[in-house]
Amino acid sequence: GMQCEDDRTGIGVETLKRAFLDNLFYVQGKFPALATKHDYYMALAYTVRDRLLQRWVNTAAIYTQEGSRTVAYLSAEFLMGPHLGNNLINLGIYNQVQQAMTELKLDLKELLAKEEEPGLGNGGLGRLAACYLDSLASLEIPTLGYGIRYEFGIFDQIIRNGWQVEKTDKWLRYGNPWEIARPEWAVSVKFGGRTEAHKNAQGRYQVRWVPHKVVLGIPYDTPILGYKVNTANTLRLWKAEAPESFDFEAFNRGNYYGAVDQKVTSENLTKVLYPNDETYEGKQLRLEQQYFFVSCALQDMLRIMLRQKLPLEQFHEKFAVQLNDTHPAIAVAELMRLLLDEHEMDWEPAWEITQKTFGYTNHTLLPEALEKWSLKLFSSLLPRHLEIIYEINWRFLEQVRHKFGTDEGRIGRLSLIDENDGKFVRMAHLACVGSHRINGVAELHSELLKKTTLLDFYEFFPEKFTNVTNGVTPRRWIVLSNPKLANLITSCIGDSWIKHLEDVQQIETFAQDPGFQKEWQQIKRENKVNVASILLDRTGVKVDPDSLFDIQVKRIHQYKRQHLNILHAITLYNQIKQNPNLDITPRTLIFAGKAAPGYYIAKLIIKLIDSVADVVNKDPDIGDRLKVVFLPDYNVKNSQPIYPAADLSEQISTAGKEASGTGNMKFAMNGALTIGTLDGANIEIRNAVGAENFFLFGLTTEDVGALRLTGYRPWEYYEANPQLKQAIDQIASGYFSHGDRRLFKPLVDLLLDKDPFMLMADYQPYIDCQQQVSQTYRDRDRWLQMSILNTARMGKFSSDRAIREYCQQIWKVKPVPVQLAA
Ligand code: 26Y
Repeated sequence: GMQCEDDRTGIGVETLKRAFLDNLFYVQGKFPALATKHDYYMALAYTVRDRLLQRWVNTAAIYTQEGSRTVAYLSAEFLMGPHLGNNLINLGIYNQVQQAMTELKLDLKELLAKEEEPGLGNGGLGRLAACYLDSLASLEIPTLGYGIRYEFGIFDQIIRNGWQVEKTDKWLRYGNPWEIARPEWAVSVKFGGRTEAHKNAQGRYQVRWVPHKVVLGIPYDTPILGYKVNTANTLRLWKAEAPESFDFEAFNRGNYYGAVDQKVTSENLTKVLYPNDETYEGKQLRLEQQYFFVSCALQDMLRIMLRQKLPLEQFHEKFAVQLNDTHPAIAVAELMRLLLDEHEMDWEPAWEITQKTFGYTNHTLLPEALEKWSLKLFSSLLPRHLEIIYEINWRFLEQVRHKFGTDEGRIGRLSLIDENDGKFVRMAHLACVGSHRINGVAELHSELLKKTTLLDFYEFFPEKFTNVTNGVTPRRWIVLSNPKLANLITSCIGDSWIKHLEDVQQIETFAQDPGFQKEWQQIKRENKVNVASILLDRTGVKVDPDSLFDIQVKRIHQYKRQHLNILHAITLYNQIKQNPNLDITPRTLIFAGKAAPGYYIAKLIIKLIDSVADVVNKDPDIGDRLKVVFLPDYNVKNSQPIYPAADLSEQISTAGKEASGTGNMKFAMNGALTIGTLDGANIEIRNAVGAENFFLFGLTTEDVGALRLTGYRPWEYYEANPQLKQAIDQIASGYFSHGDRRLFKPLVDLLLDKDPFMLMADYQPYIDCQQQVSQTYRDRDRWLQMSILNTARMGKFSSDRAIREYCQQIWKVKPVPVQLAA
């Protein structure tokens, strides 16, 4: 019977209830009458953690015993989202736990809402790392995720008077039940100072680094459970602390405050995530963060090798290390330093090991996102690494000369040191020479890398270049976010699709089945009703669940063109005003996303969205035909109800600018149709779902390049197009800003003068395409069929497929199944 189940591992409803009440008592120190919702959340989190621990310890035991080849995913960001719901899904105990809570008169949904998400990332790149950890565990691949345990993650966004205001994200305030500190595996990381030569025991000259300061790295481990497998991998995040051994009081004798100050300074290192994405700033603390976590990670891998008694010559056989963009690229020089200086290896074998160890994923072509560090900063912080980089560069450029002769232009373009305007270390170049594979994140992006940003590297090492199109995990993005849709699919075709998303194709046979269509429509409507109530609750705006939900959620950026979407909103508004009886398809435009705190134009775009919303939503002539809403504080938790409620997904970046996009995938999987440009993974999504099931508009990457070359004159589009002119004139004249003409002037001037992202050229094609969308939406059967076919054909965009490709093309790793000890 159930009463025989162990309280820490059993999954029967009675056992779960008993274990939950036990944790409430012994972990939270509460009995039900005094317990808060948060106490209940904690008790449930510990109950679930107990069930993870059995798998986690077994997984570690098997990896140690087998000495398994392991993926080390190095990322400055991991945007994990709430753990509880995902762990319930992956453990396969969601329903039992829901029943257990109901029987205890608690609501699981309310408890899930209590979790503060670890927002340790900005957007796409950090969330991709999280989806990849889920797939790696689900595919039973031995993996360590290495990153930074920021005390404050991405800021919380509030909207005050239409402007973004940033609030500190205190995610650790009430404790984190998912992590375990491992102070016994702390490592020291050096900074600054100088290098000197010394003779080793064999009389050979070695370099010694005499640092200016030392910081301790403390690992905090979180289990990452795969879907319905016993594999529980580890996300290991590092926190900086002052080393006990360093006697600050002696150092600062008689100055107690000075001594404490030194400790505070060390701990500042991992205080806060930099909230910029895609715009690099040469901040010393950021370089310190990058080097800190990379050094911790590599030292940790060396410790694991020594514990398993593996010779360091096998480093690249034991570990496949992936660099998530250039943020961890200093790893190339750090591994060389560890092998050369700390383990006294010769240059040639150390370099061979290094190149075989690393793979580099590029996530952007935007020049402003490419990291480069001034030699002044770099040499003051990492003097030994600069020496090593010079040596790598010297040897590399020799090979370039050997292959291409003395072509000084080419050599200057390939050099690891940029000497064009001041001197800088180019991190993408370090990553390219130090890796055996370089990949982009969608087919177009990988092609453009070879043709533009990394052209010279492609000509030198063509064999290194490959593509792995991004993917997202169907566990979080369908099963957890859209349970009703998941149940409908499973009731028709079984549940194999959750692990093998290609199987979801089987629902195609139901695309025209009226009964299935009806259920599909009902689920979408219920999901829209849910979002309508969230919008009312958070913004006070009432929206009609029967209107077309047209959604753009992502970081705010000029290249993503939220302002093009707003030009469409203004155009619809004007059309209704001009013809008050106009029979248009009612729409609700939903926006959400954070702007980097220092990105003025992005913040002004938020203000514009809010200002247009204010005018549109209050105008009695408009009624229910058009609503515009900005939902504040977009994050993983807030996004989960959004994708399932969308009719239309806005993926409207200027062609050639969005490396891949991953929100585009989450929407289409949940049955939204896409309006999009030929950019990033949109192209592959369109190929998969069929051109007839995708709303395409706008310039191609080639068109964009050609138009730039022949001279782009945005004001000509404005002057020639009365609708466009009216919309721009309204923004400029204060129509949306209570007569204030100055407010949006910077944005208007940018659009009419340079328009770097070509909104003016894409405006009319976008408006025409939106007209097609409105027409199609009126044909409910046709729309439903298109919606079903979108979900059915998204199999390729599971992160499981992406991870299988990384395993085959880049990492050469195989699954290591985990059995639970009987
Ligand atoms: C250098 C620093 C300021 C920086 C910090 C964060 C630079 C870039 C980033 C983040 C970039 C990012 O999120 N890129 C996105 O990666 C996704 C996953 O590959 C892509 O889908 C998306 O197109 C790309 O913009």
